[in-house]
Amino acid sequence: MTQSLSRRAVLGSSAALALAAMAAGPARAQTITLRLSSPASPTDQRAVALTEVFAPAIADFATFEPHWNASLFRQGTELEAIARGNLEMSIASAQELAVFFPEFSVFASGYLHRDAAHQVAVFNSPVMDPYKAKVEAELGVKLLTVMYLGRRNLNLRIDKRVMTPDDLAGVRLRMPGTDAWQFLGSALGANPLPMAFTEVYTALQTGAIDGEDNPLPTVRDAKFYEVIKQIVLTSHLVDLNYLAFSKQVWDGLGADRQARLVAAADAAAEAGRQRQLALEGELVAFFRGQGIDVYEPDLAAFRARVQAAYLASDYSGSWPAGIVDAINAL
Ligand code: KDO
Repeated sequence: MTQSLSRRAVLGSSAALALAAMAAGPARAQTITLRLSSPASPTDQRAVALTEVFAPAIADFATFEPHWNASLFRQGTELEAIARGNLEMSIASAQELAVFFPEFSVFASGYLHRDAAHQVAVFNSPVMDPYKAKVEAELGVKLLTVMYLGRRNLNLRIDKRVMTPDDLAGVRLRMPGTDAWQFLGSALGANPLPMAFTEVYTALQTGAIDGEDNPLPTVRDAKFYEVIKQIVLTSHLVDLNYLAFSKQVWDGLGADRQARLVAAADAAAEAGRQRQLALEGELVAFFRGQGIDVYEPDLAAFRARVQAAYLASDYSGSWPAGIVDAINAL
C-alpha cells in the first residue's frame, strides 16, 4: 500500500488533534454524525449488523452514516483519515494497524486464532490492553470491538489441484495491499500481488490474477464464485476486523454514551459473527451446487510452513515476549 504520509506525520497530527480537543473542553453535541468508510458491500454481514443493530441502538444521540464499497476512502487509507479528523469510523484489519504498529502483525499471523470465540477472548484479554492504549494515544483511534470475517481460504480460477504450499509455486495470488498481507501470501507458498478488494472480481474474470483469499461468505457476497473454479479450504487465517472509532469524537461523549456505544458495537459484532458462522456452515454445499470444486488440502503442511515463516520473520521480533503462548493459552 502506498502511504501518502509518513507514520510520524500521521501520529503527530493525531496528537495535535487530541490536544486541540482537550483545549476545547468536553463538548457534548446533542447529535453527532458517525461516517464509516469500508470496502465491504452493504450486504456483507458486518455491514448488515452495523446498520440493523449498531445504528438503531445509538440513534438518539448519533446518526450512523456508512459509505460501503470504499466509496468515501479507498481501502487502507481509513485509519489515516480517522487520525486526521476526516472520518469517524472504519472496519480496520490488524494488517492495516501493523503499518503503524508492527506488533499488530501477531494478530494477522496465519494459523494463530483458533475460531471466532478465540478472537473475542483475545480481544477482551489483558494481552490487548497495551495494543489498544497505544493505538488510542498515538493514532487517535479507539478499537471498540472485534468483528468476525471468517476463515480465509484460497479461491482459484486455475485447474491445478493444490494440496501443499509447494503446489502454489508461481500462483499469482491477490492479497490486500499491506506488507503484512503480502507476507501471508508468500508464507502460503504463492506469489502475492497487492490489489484493492473492489478490483478483485474483474481481475479474476480477466485472468489478471490466478486467485485470491477470502472467507466463504465473502466469496458469495462478492460473487467471486462466478469467476473461480475451486476453493481450497486452507483456513489459513481466522480473520478479524476491529471496529475503529475516532478518539477525538469519543472524548467528546459522556461516560454514559461511551458505554452505550461500546454495548451497541459489541451487540452488532455478535450478530454479525453469528450470521457469518451460519453462512460458513451452509456455503460449501451452495458452492458445490454451482459446480465449484471445494476440498481440504494437507492442512498440517500449510500450518507448518506458515507458522515457521512467521517465527523466522522480522515480524515476530516486534511481538511482546510470550504473546504467542499467552494467546494460545486463552
Ligand atoms: C480483502 O480485501 O480481501 C478483505 O477481506 C480484507 C479485510 O480485512 C476487510 O477489509 C475486507 O476485505 C473488506 O471489508 C471487504 O469485505
